[in-house]
Amino acid sequence: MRAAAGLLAARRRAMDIDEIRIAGRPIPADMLGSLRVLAAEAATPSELQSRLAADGYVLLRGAIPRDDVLAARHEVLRRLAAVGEIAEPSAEAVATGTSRRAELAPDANAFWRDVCEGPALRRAAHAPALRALAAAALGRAAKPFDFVWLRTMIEGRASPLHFDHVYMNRGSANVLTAWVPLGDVPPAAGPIVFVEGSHRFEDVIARYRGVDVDRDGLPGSFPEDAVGFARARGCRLLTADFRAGDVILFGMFTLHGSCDNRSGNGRVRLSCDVRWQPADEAEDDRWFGSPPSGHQGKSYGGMNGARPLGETYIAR
Ligand SMILES: O=C(O)CCC(=O)C(=O)O
Repeated sequence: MRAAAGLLAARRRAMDIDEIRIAGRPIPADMLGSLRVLAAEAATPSELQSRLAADGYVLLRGAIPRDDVLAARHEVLRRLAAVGEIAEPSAEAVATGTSRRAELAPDANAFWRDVCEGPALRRAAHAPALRALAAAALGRAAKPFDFVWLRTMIEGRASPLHFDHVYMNRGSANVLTAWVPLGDVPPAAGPIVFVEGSHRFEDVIARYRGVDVDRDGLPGSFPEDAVGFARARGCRLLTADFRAGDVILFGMFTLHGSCDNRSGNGRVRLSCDVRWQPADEAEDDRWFGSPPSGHQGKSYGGMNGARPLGETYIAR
């Protein structure tokens, strides 16, 4: 763990000292930590479960085939390049700052569904290795939600802090999120970030337990500034230098968001969140089906990604 923390610190020193930010606010060095990695050979069901219980998350390196992840990345980038949002060569993932989506793909829901259900993305998101990992972590056969949350984060953008519970609590209580970077995502490119120990913040969790963003019409995201909140709780913000093939699993009550994408070269950060639950437990019907109905029946059209890259961002 110390070596990983050292690496993160060294990377920070080598670049702009305050490059790792959340909502524009630099994370002070003493508040930035590295996510603990579980070595592949140690990823037994009992170790996965005890790490989830102890840390609220478990990070595995190279858990799914890197080539499949990169194929998914290129598939998404090619679709965005075809509507003029990613410059050629699309593999560089550089946003053009313009879009022809309205003209070339006027049905926003259909377009985004097509991208999110692209064959290469499905292959990576529902990889047999990920199913096996989810089953081991859950201790029984696992199935994925049909809905896959694809994130296309342009520079300057981030996801605000939230618990996943409020978005997907109508079925099984044993849902796990797998966050899958679609490409290498160094800290400056805005990877996922966790509030250390937040799965044990019972007072905060009590405010969100049972809340359903669609039924209650409440914002799911956390109103407080991440750095200020972590400082007040005396904990750190944890992230990592992610590589394509890595997976981080976490529970519905682990507070997380993302660092700002500060790539510095116009590059978009790509990732997807894939949810897994015990195969024999009740489903939250918003996220299953063909197509899944999604928030307020908007299906894929309710996602930020359904709007042209760079349009106003709504926390979701
Ligand atoms: O990738 C992001 O920006 C946020 C991911 C997230 O919120 C999740 O995996 O639940």
